[in-house]
Amino acid sequence: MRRIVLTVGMLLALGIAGVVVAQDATTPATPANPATPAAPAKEHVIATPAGIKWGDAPPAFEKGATFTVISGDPSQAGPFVVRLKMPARFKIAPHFHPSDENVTVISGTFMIGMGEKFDAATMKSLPAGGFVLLPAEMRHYAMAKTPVVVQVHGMGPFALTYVNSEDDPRTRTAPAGK
Ligand SMILES: [Cu+2]
Repeated sequence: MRRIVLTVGMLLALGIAGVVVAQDATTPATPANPATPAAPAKEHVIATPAGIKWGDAPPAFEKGATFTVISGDPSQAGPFVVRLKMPARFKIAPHFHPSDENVTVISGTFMIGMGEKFDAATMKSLPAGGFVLLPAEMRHYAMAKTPVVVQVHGMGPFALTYVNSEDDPRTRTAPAGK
């Protein structure tokens, strides 16, 4: 674990060094202000509610939800911000993630429960402005009490693994006589 952390740190250091070298090469005449740290290599991201383009949610989710990536790429290493819009009564069966999941409720009322069994009676209600941190590997489940938009941020690569494989729309076979 420690070795992985050091390796990532070294890569980041190399990347930053590369940016500094590149800037020095392209802007030699600009006087450097020693009090100003090197500018981050990333571009800024501004999202306005009207400018967000919603698309189908990833196949890990049941049909009916829409999804947008605000910044980053949850499939790649590094920070990401995404939003998920769900109709009322939309459910996410017990599952877990490889890294921490930070959920902020943007609108509506979201319900979240801990553990491996869906139990509506023990779920907590989170109104707009509510937040929950689900640590890596912690089993949890969720439901939209009303139409809901949540924002999820964390460190990629992110993934969703269902506790029970029959809850996974990606691998579920066609319903037999249901
Ligand atoms: Cu989750």
